[in-house]
Amino acid sequence: MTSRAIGRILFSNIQNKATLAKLIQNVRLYSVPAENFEFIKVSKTGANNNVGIIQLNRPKALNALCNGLMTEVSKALDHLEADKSVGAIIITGSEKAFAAGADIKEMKDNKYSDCISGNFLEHWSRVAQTYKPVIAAVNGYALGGGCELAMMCDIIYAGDSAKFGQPEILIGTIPGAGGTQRLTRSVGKSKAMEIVLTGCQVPAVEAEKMGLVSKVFPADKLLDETVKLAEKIASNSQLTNAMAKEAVNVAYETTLREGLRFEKRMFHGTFGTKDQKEGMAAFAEKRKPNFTNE
Ligand code: DAK
Repeated sequence: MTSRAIGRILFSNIQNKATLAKLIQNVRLYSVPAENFEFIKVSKTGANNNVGIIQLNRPKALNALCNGLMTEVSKALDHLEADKSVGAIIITGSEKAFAAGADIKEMKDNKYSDCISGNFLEHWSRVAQTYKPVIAAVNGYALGGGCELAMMCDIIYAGDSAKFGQPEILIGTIPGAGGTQRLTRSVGKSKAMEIVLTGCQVPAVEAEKMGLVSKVFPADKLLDETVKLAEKIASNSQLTNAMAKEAVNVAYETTLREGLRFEKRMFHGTFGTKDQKEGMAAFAEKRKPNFTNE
């Protein structure tokens, strides 16, 4: 139901309590997170309003990922995951920067003891724990924690202006949120070593060749193309998406033998869902499936 349709019912049926209750439920379903975020913008888009977008919005610092910004990203993910209408989530930045890394000025005076005892930056892992599919749409700089944030997402689409890199070595530290681990699994040892040990910036087209990025588009087309991808994914059963995502992620964390076993059990598990029955019945009846996420 669109917000316009909700408005129409509101004016014609306001005296009907049952309709009003349903209405309030629907409004909650379609509303974007109520909080006033300082460092991000959150919205929903797509023909069915089922794609959530988190836009990093700290332009003066090239979207440097300060503590406040990452806390807001975690909260936005909580909202978008709780919103049953959202089937896929996009994280994006600006044309100049996806994100130029964690906030160097914020962390520069930290002591080792602060890092260890305070579980320094641990909440960053929220992004990788999202069960709904998350797509990074990267234009401009994706450096350090910015590159790591993109790699925490399930798919990376890039604009032709994007530049990826792990420049931590140039400021006397090393990557701390996946830049030595996810990057190596993604592009292999030699390329990861070169990127981590030189701090170089890798242009989008090269990043695509390495397998870090799945597709590159002209910068001004990036978001539209990413929304199209997100809508396609969001049209699947959310349950099956979550199972497929979990199975692919297990490939990063286990042996082939264990991974194949896990995949087979997940596959069997899909037969316990209504959406598998609906998907296969729709195929046999030559119609489009109507998934209900059950
Ligand atoms: N932090 C803070 N401010 C930053 C920043 C950053 N990472 N990057 C840019 N800025 C700020 C600049 O200070 C400048 O602010 P003002 O001086 O105007 O106040 C403004 O953004 C514009 O930047 P520039 O003047 O430098 O702009 P340019 O176009 O000349 O250069 C640049 C763009 C992206 C090449 C350059 O800004 C740059 O090299 N930035 C730093 C890139 C970098 O070293 N990134 C890695 C940071 S370390 C962890 C989680 C995460 C991390 C670690 C652990 N755990 C979960 C444990 C991540 C660590 C990192 O990312």
